Amino acid sequence: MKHFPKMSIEDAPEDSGRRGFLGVSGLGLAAGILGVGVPIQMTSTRALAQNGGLDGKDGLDVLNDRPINAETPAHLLDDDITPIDRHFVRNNGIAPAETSAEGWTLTVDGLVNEPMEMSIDELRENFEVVTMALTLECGGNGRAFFNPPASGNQWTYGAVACSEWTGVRLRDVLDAAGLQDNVVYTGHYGADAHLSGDPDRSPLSRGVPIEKAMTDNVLIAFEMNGEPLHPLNGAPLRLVVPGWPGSCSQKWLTRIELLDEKHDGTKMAAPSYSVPTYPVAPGTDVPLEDFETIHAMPVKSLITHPQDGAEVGTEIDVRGHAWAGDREVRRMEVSSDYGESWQEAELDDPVNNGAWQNWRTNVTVPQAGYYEIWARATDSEGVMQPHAIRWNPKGYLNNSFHKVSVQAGDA
Ligand SMILES: Nc1nc2c(c(=O)[nH]1)N[C@H]1C(S)=C(S)[C@@H](COP(=O)(O)O)O[C@H]1N2
Ligand SMILES: [Mo]
Repeated sequence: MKHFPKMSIEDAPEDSGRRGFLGVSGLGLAAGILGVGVPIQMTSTRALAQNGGLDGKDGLDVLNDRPINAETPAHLLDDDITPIDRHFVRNNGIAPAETSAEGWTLTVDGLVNEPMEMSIDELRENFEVVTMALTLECGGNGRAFFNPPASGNQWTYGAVACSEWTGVRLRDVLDAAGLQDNVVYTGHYGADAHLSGDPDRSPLSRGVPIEKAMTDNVLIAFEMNGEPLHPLNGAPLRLVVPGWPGSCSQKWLTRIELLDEKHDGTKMAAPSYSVPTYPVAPGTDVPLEDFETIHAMPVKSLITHPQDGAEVGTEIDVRGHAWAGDREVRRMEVSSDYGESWQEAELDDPVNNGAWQNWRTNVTVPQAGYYEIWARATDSEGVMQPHAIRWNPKGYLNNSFHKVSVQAGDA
């Protein structure tokens, strides 16, 4: 591990984020205008398949091919631990072509006593290597259901996953670097390129308050499910910051900067990953100064079985996952009568802090026919998922109930 002389923030390489890039891609905007219920896969699935863009992924729905964004249908998220080929992909820019661990380095600098530059082998050798199941959810998961529509990728349910990540704790690395007393925030940098091709612009550079960075389930990961990271999920090195918007989990991680003020990297400023500080009517044009950055994600759940539209018997196995940002899920309930009555599901503890919780129950419907199965989770502070979407301009934090429809036969 190379320790190098102190570098002040002023000396740090110039990053476009400091100029406050707030652009919305044309495609994202178009998808937003098309809205819910219109197929937005268009030709991009074919285009991607032709250029090998989604190699090693299976069954994902492509929302955008430049940058690549693909989500996982809910019924393909049935596993307790999400297989690599079913982990969603959310790119803001162009993934680096070279993602080999060989020669990759991570720089830790800014307000630390010992700035460091380490290879991935040095990370493994110098710090305790841990494996944890950690939930990653995009802040915009569920955006497709906003009315009026919000611009951006029209995620439905599947921008969430819980894989097993192996790496070292960010906290251990920051302890070794020695945080100076005035550190309040991290800044994360990755090796992906801006869509414009301008090498001085960054597609994404987010950070978190230092308290969150020092949580013992925040990892600098080099493996998922016991294998090297998938190139689209940040190979060879990424952050995994469970419970917070997925954007905090920088992929293709090259540098972590320690700061005495909130990071000002790309997509740190409102309205990116931000919501109004007060409730607003759908469609409101909210002034930028009235936004605040999203921290922990809210309580949410997913029905992974039965599949939406399935034909079932009158006794139905219902199961899925639930998660609650920095909290735990305490209760899981299911309804098959539009919320008239709810039955409690069996709910597992998380396998570790930051993992989603698996739940299951058996629902008996009174006769053959059409039913909707609704699921709702309640967190450790007693906060339950809402019936409806709390509308916000950029379409974040949709944690309303997941509902699947089934046709029950007499079987
Ligand atoms: N370098 C970099 N890191 C990134 C992104 C990105 O575009 N570039 N996207 C972020 C967002 S918005 C999300 S939701 C997660 C998605 O992780 P995944 O693609 O592995 O599912 O990565 C985050 N890390
Ligand atoms: Mo995201």
